[in-house]
Amino acid sequence: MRNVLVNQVGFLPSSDKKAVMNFPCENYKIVNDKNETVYSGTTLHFGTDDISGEDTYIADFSPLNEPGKYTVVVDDVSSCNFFISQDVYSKLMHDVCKCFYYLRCGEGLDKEHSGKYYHEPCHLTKATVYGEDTAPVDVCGGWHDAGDYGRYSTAGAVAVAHLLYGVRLFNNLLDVKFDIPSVTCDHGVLPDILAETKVELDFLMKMQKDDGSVWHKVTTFNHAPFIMPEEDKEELFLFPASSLATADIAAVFALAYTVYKDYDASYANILLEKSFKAYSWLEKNPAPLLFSNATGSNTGEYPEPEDFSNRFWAACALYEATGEKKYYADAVDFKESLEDYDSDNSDKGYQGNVFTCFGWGDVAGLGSLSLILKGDASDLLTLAEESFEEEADRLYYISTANGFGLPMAKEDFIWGSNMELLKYMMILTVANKLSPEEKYLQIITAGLDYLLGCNSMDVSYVTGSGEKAFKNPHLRPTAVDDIEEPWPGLVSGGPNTGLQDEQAQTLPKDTPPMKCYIDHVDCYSLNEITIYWNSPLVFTLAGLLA
Ligand code: G3I
Ligand code: 9MR
Ligand code: ZN
Repeated sequence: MRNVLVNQVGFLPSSDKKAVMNFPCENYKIVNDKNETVYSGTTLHFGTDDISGEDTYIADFSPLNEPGKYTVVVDDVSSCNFFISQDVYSKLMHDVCKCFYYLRCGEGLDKEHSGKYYHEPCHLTKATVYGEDTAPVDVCGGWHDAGDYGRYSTAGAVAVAHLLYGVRLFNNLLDVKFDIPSVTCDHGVLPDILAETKVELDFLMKMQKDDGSVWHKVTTFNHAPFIMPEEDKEELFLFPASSLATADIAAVFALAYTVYKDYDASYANILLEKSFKAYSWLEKNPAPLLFSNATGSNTGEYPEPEDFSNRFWAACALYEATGEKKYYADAVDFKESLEDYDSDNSDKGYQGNVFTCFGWGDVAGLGSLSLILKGDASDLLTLAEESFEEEADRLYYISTANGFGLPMAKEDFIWGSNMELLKYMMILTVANKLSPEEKYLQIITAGLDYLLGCNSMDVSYVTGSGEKAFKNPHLRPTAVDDIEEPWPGLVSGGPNTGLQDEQAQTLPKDTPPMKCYIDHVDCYSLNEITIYWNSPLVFTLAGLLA
């Protein structure tokens, strides 16, 4: 198939602009919506790379900065339409934020704000504490994790953290309005983004046990069939506490304290108290308390092989929130444990510098962000800053090896590859904030181009954004609600060479990484959505628009 691949949403006037062709070609032109040629040029032959398997040619039309609607035309092939404008990403930002609202569980949605995507209150029953003979617990609320109806503490904490670090670093996020019910605070109403993160924070508070530890997750015993959330009436279970969840909650509550203290002092103080309580439990329980699924149970596991990165994040976040030296000293200890673990384990689940990791499991990068926000000269601050710089340079090097300018190696095309990319875009965003460089911005732009259509699938991986946006997420409500279009603003997990579901296995075994994708509702390993695949896009867009 001959394609002219382009970001189907478009570009900021000042940013780099390119299209990628997967067929030999010499000239290209940019045509506006009156069919006038407004720009033309010659292509650059890049060659073949091992992530797309394609022999690519590039059209660079960066100088075109006149706002408008355009297509790229190469010989007899045209690209999708795209726009150039200063507010080209406004709808995208709105939509990506709004999805958190649609994912609300419990009494969450109202018809005025969710319209045709409304669902009845769900998962209201108290949850049984698995394996214990104690009274059921009310853990109502929060966000559904993903295409399933589970609610998982570590995943929730990380998604909230992406959003709140976004707020701390780029306060333009406080101005994003996405039409959700308003929540009052000390000085009026909370900015939408903080009203939305409060929903998940309130839920995470309920996940904390009296002793300070935090249940790893609340789910039914097995994933629900494809039904609306309110029809999922199976018994809810709280599965055992983990030090992973406890540390992540200590961290995210300390972070949230630093944000909410300016809006709602008493709420912020509750968050800080609960963070202390979780941290005290961690101090009394220094041995890792990891997590694996109960025998026979099949819902998300979110397993992690160590808890050093989580404890490091907690110590850094509490140090930033309180200034107390004891947390700094703890962070130094966890940093050393993490370095030892990192050097002893070549098969760890990430590439690159561990102190820049922003995933649902490896969270030391979030600790680094707290150190950067604290800003006090220290060895750990130097480590944080140098780590982002070193990692950004590694990503730059990788981005030169493919025609798409992507910071992605073939090992990155795992389950949720779009999050691997988005985590890299977050790192580059941080590096660009620390010391602005044109090349960092170029890779962030290339990443966004890829997500929005400049990829070998010629698909936009965000619903509702782009002419060929994916339409069939593995998402229970969308699959059964009889509404043609899915909620706009959902980020797909994206191509995954692991092909870990039956439908994905219909792809030929030698499919290149970038093409290991099908827009099919059954493909949970290629086409699911989750809160923590949307949240890094919010962070990255906030950085880009700052
Ligand atoms: O860590 C290894 C790495 O060493 C190896 O090189 C690489 C390639 O095989 O795999 C890495 O492990 C991957 C792991 O995520 C860590 O990134 C696994 O292959 C991959 O299967 C695993 O995928 C996770 C998936 O659950 C299955 O456990 C996704 O990251 C995670 O986002 C996803 O989360 C699910 C929840 O369980 C349930 N709710 C929906 C959600 C999204 O699909
Ligand atoms: O729908 C589930 C999805 O949300 C999860 O990410 C995935 C892995 O935990 O599991 C999906 O559920 C599938 C189950 O694991 C196996 N039978 C088919 C289910 C999807 O219809
Ligand atoms: Zn629910």
